[in-house]
Amino acid sequence: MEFNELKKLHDLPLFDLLQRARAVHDAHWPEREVQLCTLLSIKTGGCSEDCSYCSQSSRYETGLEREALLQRQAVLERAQEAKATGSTRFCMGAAWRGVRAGTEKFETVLGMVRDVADLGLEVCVTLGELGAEEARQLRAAGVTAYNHNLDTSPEHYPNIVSTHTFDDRLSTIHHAQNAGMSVCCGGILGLGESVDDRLKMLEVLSNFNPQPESVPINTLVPIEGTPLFGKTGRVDTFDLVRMIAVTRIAVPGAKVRLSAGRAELSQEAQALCFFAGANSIFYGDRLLTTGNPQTQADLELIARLGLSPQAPVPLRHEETGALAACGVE
Ligand code: SAM
Ligand code: DTB
Ligand code: SF4
Repeated sequence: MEFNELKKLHDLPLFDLLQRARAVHDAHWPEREVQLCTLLSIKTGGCSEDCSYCSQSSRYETGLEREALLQRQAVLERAQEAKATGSTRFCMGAAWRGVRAGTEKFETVLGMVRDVADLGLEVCVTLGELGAEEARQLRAAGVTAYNHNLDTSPEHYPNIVSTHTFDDRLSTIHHAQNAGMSVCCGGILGLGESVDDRLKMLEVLSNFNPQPESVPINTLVPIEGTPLFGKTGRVDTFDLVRMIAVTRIAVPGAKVRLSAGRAELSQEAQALCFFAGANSIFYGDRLLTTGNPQTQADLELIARLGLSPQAPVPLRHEETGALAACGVE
């Protein structure tokens, strides 16, 4: 969708916007389900990049303890636990600028992907920059979706990161899509951006062909020691709800994931986000390096709203890869 259309939607009276988003949601997602995704940081901290919100950049003193790449067996155990607690998607994140085919660490990650896919879980990875070959190998190993966020508008991006560019992000996304992988791509609210920046980001990602399979909407988790800490105010809940609603309309077939920052939201605010079109959450008491609501509280909230956790995904077919498992054509 074009910026002007997004802007018109965004600026509607809130209830008119919600009504529009609800109609789109019902047409595409009649099931009343919330997807539960578990995140695991497989390599923590020590990242060369300077993303000014991130606890894992080696440039900032955030007090985070670095951790080398986890062992394959340890990751498999965490994925088994995630499945046992009702997750249907397992997302592995690494604090890397990018990955290279043929390296030992990349081979290890491919093994992790195969293990998790064999459990019948959707597999998402977020490893930084990819080239064509890395993307091909990840897809062959069974990745459902590659997560690579745009984070903000092309104009605001250089204020947030200097070690890579917005175009670098787009290039990785193109490699992932050319290899036949779905893309999980969203952003962060609360980076000092304007509403127009948020909508410009949405304009770019809603014009991907194909559109992203999922769109994570994060709000900044302020990390002491990072440049953005204390520089931006809390994101207004109604602004978050508006962004979710516009995303639902602009990317109707995507899972819209209410992502980082959820621990700061009341149950009522989360309910409004689900009403506006969010249908996926990170589930489990940790994100990558910060906290998340307790699993029991999430299950209770979902039940109180008359929603249900997304049904477990069917086992993937070898030929079609995990794309078939998550219902993406
Ligand atoms: N290094 C890879 C990359 O940058 O794509 C993968 C890991 S990175 C931590 C994944 C995403 O987490 C970022 O793109 C950003 O959207 C989100 N994120 C990181 N720190 C955050 C924070 N403090 N608050 C909200 N979202 C954050
Ligand atoms: C996404 O959009 N959000 C997740 C996941 N994709 C990788 C990461 C959130 C990280 C929040 C801060 C932290 O825990 O370090
Ligand atoms: Fe590194 Fe990713 Fe954090 Fe940026 S967001 S510093 S690339 S881990």
